[in-house]
Amino acid sequence: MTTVLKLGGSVVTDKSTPETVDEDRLDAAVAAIANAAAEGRAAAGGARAGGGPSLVVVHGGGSFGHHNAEKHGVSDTAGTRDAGAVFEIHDAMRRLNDAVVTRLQDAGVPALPVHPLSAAARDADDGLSLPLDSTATMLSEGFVPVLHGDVVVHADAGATIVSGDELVTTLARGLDADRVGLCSTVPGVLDADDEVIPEITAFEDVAAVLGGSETTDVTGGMAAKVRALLELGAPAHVFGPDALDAFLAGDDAGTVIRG
Ligand code: IP8
Repeated sequence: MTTVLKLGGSVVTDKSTPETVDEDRLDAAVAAIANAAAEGRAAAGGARAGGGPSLVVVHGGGSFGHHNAEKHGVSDTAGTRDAGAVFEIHDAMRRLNDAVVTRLQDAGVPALPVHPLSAAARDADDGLSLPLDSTATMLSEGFVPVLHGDVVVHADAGATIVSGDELVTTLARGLDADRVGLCSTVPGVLDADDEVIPEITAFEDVAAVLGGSETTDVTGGMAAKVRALLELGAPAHVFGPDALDAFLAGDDAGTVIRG
């Protein structure tokens, strides 16, 4: 059983203050992961060589990385060949990753960092390649790989941003994950009355609420996310921090997206 869990930038950082970890939220998420590990459930450290449940964690940037990227005009499509700028963006994300990995280790979770800049590349058509030998071996040896949104080299563009969401879908496919969880500060995909939609099995069913593809940033972001998750072979759960325990216990949490 392989689970890919994304902790959104809003869960691990205080987005209102640059480069600030949200201690309370991060501690709560770490405690949920550590509890699941201790009980040998879907999460951390349950795996040992030869099988068992395993967990990959991905985190977003929140108040880390984004402002550095903006300062240098770097996005997922706009690149830079300024090595100093690439290092500055990566270094911010690496420091956040250090904080997440350290807290997980302090809670007894055998977490290890995986930095996309050192392994991933985009081709000239924007396709992402992320070799997963190291991550897969970490899992089979009982470790918990912790990846993060990052800056990655990009053919004909220098280097561009890869988001945590894109890493989640790439990891879920490449590792043949059984479950995917996206934990952010919203409790799920919301309908027009701000109620959580329990299950989505086809984009047409929610297009009116999510606004299709021609939308504002916020709903466009969720529309694109839902589309990508519907294409995965594994069920994906979109939920808030309060539902992390339930997700890690194997229960349905927030909105379940099954393509
Ligand atoms: O917060 C951003 O990752 P995201 C990574 O998942 C950056 O979009 C800005 C380097």
